[in-house]
Amino acid sequence: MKRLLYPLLFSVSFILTGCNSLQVLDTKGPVAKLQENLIQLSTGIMLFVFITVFSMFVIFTWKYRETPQRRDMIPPYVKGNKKLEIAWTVIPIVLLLILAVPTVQGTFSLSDSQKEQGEKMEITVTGHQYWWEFEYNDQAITLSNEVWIPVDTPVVFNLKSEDVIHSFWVPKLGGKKDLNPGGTNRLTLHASETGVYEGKCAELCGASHSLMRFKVHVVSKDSYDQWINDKAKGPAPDTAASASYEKGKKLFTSNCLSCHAADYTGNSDGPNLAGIGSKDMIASVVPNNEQNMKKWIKDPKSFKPGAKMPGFKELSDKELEALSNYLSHLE
Ligand code: HEC
Ligand SMILES: [Cu+2]
Repeated sequence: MKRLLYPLLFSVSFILTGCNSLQVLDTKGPVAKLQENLIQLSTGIMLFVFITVFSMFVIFTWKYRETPQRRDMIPPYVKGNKKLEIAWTVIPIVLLLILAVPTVQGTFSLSDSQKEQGEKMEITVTGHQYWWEFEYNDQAITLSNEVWIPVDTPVVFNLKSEDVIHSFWVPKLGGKKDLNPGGTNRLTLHASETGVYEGKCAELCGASHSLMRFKVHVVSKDSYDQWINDKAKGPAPDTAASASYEKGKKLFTSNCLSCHAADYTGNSDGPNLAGIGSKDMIASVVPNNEQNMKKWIKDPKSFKPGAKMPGFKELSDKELEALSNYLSHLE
């Protein structure tokens, strides 16, 4: 028995703690809180039914088991039992009502029907294999794989896709919603605590689906206004005009600019690289340092299978270094 028990306990605890950074039960906002309460209510009802039914199953199997004395016994014939029949009809109905009322209420309150009430901020999210694009609708700012929002403000995410179906999911802030090609879905999220929250694609969308991650930075309203002002001004003027930097800039213009913009307003086939110098991850999967950046430019698929960026194997080490140096100054 023990031989079975320990692996079982181990795998259960492993599953329960496996997604440390994506906890649906550690919510940080009213949308997610409402959903968490529903999860807990339905789990509670489920446990109640499970425990009741299985205890009765075990008790009756034991109580009416075959014994030597009872071997030839034929149990009396019982026809119907009103009390029992009413009980097992009424109890499930009551349980379903307890589950249905808050679920339907919650679903309607989370739908966008009350979007007219009050100011809401809007951000357009476009899913690409395998990265995220965020556009601030009234600011002309485009970001990739990271998004900034103010605390205590409902934010409407307009969800679109450039290629296949993706799904937008920030577990601590709320449930998921699909991004479909050819249509826009709306999802309102609301963060009540500052911090950095992890998000990911929740719809199998290709080889690097599981690497399609993003970060939501929730900041105070003041720092948010400051941040918007800084970004709206555009990238800071080049301060580090070393030879290597200039060389990198030239290489960037001739090799990369066709897919990548380097100021926040640009919008093209690849992620906007403004701000890449201050990101802690490259393509949201590997730590941002010179070593990894050179490797990424040379062979992006070694980090992200199926990535839609060509590798630049023909660039020399010096050229990769210059590019990496240039990118590290895009802050
Ligand atoms: C054909 C278009 C294309 C070209 C040309 C291209 N890239 Fe990319 N690049 C992409 C795409 C698409 C991605 C997103 C890959 C992913 O995350 O799945 C990307 C991602 C990146 C990232 C990670 C961005 C982030 O937000 O973390 C960097 C850095 C980058 N490219 C640098 C370069 C450099 C430097 C060059 C030129 C030497 C270049 N790219 C040329 C399409 C391109
Ligand atoms: Cu996806």
